[in-house]
Amino acid sequence: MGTNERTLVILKPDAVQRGLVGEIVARYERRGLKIAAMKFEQVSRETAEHHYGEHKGKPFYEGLVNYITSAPSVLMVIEGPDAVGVVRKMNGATKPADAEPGTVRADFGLTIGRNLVHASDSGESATREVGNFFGGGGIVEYTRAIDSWIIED
Ligand code: 3AN
Repeated sequence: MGTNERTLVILKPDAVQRGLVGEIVARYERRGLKIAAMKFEQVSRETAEHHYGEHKGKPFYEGLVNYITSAPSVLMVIEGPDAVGVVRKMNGATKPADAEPGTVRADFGLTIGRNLVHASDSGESATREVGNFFGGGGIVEYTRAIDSWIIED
């Protein structure tokens, strides 16, 4: 099997407002990925600025921070073999118009500023982002009886 990884996923305010939380979470669950943490909250400006620090100074930065802090989001840690790359592929290209059919952004999105989801883009980003959102705890260690039917030892 691939390396077991954890990745930080955000179902952004547009996903919540549009009632797509269940639909999107169900996709990750059906794939066999495991939910390691999940919480519902309005992201603070401080946490958002930390999360999007690499984009500071870019023309879309203010809009991006305003969007993510505008209403509640679902924050998740998702775990599984090669979870970082697998979830990125399931989410699709940053710009929904370029996303492949069958991805979240292609199936539900139209514009980059309302692209529904975020997922860490590397193992290092995942470590930093999980720490930013779940530094205070909330990751649950547990086993699933079904795992041997999803992941070969
Ligand atoms: P991704 O979310 O696919 O990892 P990043 O990390 O390059 O994409 O960008 C973070 C977020 O910034 C994107 N989800 C998108 O909402 C926004 N963003 C990135 N590039 C642009 C752009 N050129 N114009 C507007 N928003 C952008």
